[in-house]
Amino acid sequence: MSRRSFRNMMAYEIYPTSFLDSNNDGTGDLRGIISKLDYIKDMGFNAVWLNPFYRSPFKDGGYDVEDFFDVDPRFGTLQDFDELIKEAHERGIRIIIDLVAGHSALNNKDFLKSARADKNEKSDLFIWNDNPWDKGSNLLAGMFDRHGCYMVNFFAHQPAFNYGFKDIDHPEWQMSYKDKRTLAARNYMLEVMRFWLSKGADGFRVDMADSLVKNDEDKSATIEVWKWMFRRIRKEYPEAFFVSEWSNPQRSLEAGFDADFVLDHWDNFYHRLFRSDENTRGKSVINGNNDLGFTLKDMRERFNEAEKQNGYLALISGNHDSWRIANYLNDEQLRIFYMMLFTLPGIPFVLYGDEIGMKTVHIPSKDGGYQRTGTRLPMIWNDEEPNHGFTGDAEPYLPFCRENDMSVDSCMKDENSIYHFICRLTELRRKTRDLTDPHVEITEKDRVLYFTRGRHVLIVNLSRKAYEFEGRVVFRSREFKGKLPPQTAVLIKK
Ligand SMILES: [Ca+2]
Repeated sequence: MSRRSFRNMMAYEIYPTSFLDSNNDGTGDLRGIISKLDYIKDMGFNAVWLNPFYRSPFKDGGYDVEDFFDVDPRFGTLQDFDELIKEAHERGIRIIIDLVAGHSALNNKDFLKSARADKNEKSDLFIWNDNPWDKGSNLLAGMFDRHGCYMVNFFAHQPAFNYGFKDIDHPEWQMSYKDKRTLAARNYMLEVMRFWLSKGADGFRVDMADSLVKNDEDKSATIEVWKWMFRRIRKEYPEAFFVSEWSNPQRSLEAGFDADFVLDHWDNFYHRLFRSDENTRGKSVINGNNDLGFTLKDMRERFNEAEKQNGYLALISGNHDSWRIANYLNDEQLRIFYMMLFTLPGIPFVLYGDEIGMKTVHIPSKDGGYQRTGTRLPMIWNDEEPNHGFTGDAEPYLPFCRENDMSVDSCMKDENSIYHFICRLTELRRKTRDLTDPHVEITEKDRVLYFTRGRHVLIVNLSRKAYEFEGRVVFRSREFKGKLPPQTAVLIKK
């Protein structure tokens, strides 16, 4: 099965507006990304996930798509995308792009056609009720001539594609997901996939993958829809990679995804172990919370599920929707975190800027980012140039994060930086077969965690005492002699 080839993937997420501006208009673009492919490759990554670069009004950072088949002019052209693919592939880097499968933007031409008063071939492509006066949950009216309300997925400007309903409470306008008319949405999305895969894209990160069919509490209908689409697209593009924004590997992998993100959700190990704080579930385990039971159980379940279904968990340093990991962890903790990210099974994803310890800051919203805006700040390439090498003398798209004084340049010069730590970890993972094996044994005693990976064992000491261990040290989160100090991780070989 081709899925095996994904076990060596290590991915880097880029928010295109904020990586590098190649034409001095203050906004990052595809040519900027092309010019930094060597930087990404030299860190050891062999895949890039790009947030949306489709033509968009940018009322939700590009997750509101005007044209699924074009590049937004702010990022460049389709020719730039072709060149990005060519240059990435020459360096052994896969390009994974975002698939916004659930909705479009209000100015998408097919939505506008479905919004017309006359019945036409796009009428059933989006969800509409039959009465503009009958507004309900997620139903909006008053903007278009069609006699009805359109349903939105999230924001008012994100009309939902009509993949149908599972439980029907309004038979006069809700279609079953088995209704032939709902195939139009599936076929539309298949066309989007074919368009980009035929241009050389290597796969998709699917936005809100679990929310296609409405009133589908157990997600069985959404799973059926994905299976239907995968049966077709996998026949044509068997090597394509699909990772879901679902955060439920049991369902996502059953639906046919290759990998499923572990997101920063309150009810999973990732949150409890690293990101929980007084605003959510109290302090995180790494910061002293003693409730390890839930964390370890959830961890075992998710890794077991991935192994059982021959798929992967996609583990993240962060993403464009979450606060940055450096907001939660100090330097020592970050090193423990990255050791786990790169030695546990699955596919590690690192968000641009995390390698230099960028933090999320409170700033006013832009382009529908709201509180996420402060995560999406421009990359800090150096300290010599006025705009840190991100753009020339143009006003940068967003301000720079100046929570610390790190830049890519300064981190590259400092052998002890997180940047070099991550580079060493990608190298370790590349040359250590055990670390890409799907199996992990997880045990714990007195806040010392053991992750057995074949002949290798990752030991994480979260207790307050130094811990005696045996085995040859392969990698460690910091220098020590003898026992493993508190707040330290070590990878040993038995
Ligand atoms: Ca630009």
